[in-house]
Amino acid sequence: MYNRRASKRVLAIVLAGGEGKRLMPLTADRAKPAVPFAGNYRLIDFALSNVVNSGYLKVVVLTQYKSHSLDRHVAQTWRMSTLLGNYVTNVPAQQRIGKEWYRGSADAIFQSLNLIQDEQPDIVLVTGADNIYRMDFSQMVAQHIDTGAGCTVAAIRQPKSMADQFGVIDVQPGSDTAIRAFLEKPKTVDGLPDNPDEILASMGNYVFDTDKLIEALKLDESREDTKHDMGGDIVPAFVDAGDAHVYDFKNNHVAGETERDHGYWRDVGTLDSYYDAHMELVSLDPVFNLYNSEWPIFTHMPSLPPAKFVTGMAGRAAEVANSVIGAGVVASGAQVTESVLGPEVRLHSFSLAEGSVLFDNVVIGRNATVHKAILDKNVVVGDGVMIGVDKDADLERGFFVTESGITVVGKGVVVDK
Ligand code: ADQ
Repeated sequence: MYNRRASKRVLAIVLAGGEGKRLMPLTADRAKPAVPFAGNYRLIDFALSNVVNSGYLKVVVLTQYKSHSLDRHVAQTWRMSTLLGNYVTNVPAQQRIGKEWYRGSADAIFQSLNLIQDEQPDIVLVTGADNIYRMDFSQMVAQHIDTGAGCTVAAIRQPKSMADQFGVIDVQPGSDTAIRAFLEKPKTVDGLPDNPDEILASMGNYVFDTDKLIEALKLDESREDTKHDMGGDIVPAFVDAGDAHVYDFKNNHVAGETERDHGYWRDVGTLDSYYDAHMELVSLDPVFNLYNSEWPIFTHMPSLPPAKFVTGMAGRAAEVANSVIGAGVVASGAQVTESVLGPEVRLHSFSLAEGSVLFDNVVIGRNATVHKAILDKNVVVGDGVMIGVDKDADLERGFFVTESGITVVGKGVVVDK
């Protein structure tokens, strides 16, 4: 039988130009999608792995803000054979059309229309690049084709208290999927009829009919009253035209998932939510299963030796519990609990890392303590230094301390007593 789903050509566009102001200082000199996650990965690896595992192998990554480390990571990780016409390609803002850089996520796609026109897809899948989740986009595309919508928006329930961080979706009464209203980051909003404490939030992933997307982008460019934003302007335009449907993420199933990690999705746009997602990983029974090899999260792995734990000074054994440890780590007579250690971290005798996230090459000196902290790449903590123990002292030293009391130290800082 003719399979109208399989015959569709799909181009994936990954929006990776976000500045990530709320993740400062981790985004001081890298784009948000390039922020490391879980030791080995960068945030963008989750979106790109989902796209590729869904079977979509023509992928455009739109970058802009401080994109050097992002471009390098994407080029190193996502080199694909071009034999079958497949690619993952980085497209930095290049002022193709006028003198402006990307003025918003919709303008980023508008300025890259030549790529869509070259590929001539039937369908364009647009995803963000800064969420932690597994998702089979082919199931969302299948629903998009079945409903005949011009635009389909992926959605998940979130607490109503977070409504001002999301696009909030109101579904037409009597319909399972038709969207009646879409409010981008509203200050006030009603909860869902069956649970007033929850809202239906856009995940920032969209499926479009190509012709309709191009038409909407062109119309948006011609308007004055627009921020050229996918969530703020393009999706609402489809909703106003009665042409937008919702795809409920709870209907999505990926290979190898368990009942427990089904439906896991985290927005890690703030330092606190970023930290919490790491602590979820090191908990005894994590919801998100990094070890699902049927739906792998791909990344760039440098050639490094395995992690090593050795006895340090005065016969002190290294002790590591409930932690995720990257390659090339050496812990000598140190104690590590509930922490995530990136590649090549070094811990010396009698040092302690607890409830912390250490990026690549961090060095923790003898007798030093790091507690509830995020240390960016190449931070050096001198012998006997305490970080995260006295939050006022941390602030005095110029570190960031978040609302919930997480200390964050920027890239390359050397902390001496
Ligand atoms: P936000 O994530 O706050 O909300 P935005 O900052 O536009 O929206 O980021 C969306 C994606 O676009 C990110 O991956 C970002 O890196 C990228 N991006 C932003 N500006 C860009 C530009 N100029 N060029 C290229 N890429 C750019 C969005 C939606 C909400 C939804 C949340 C879910 O707008 O409706 O609820 O995602 O997290």
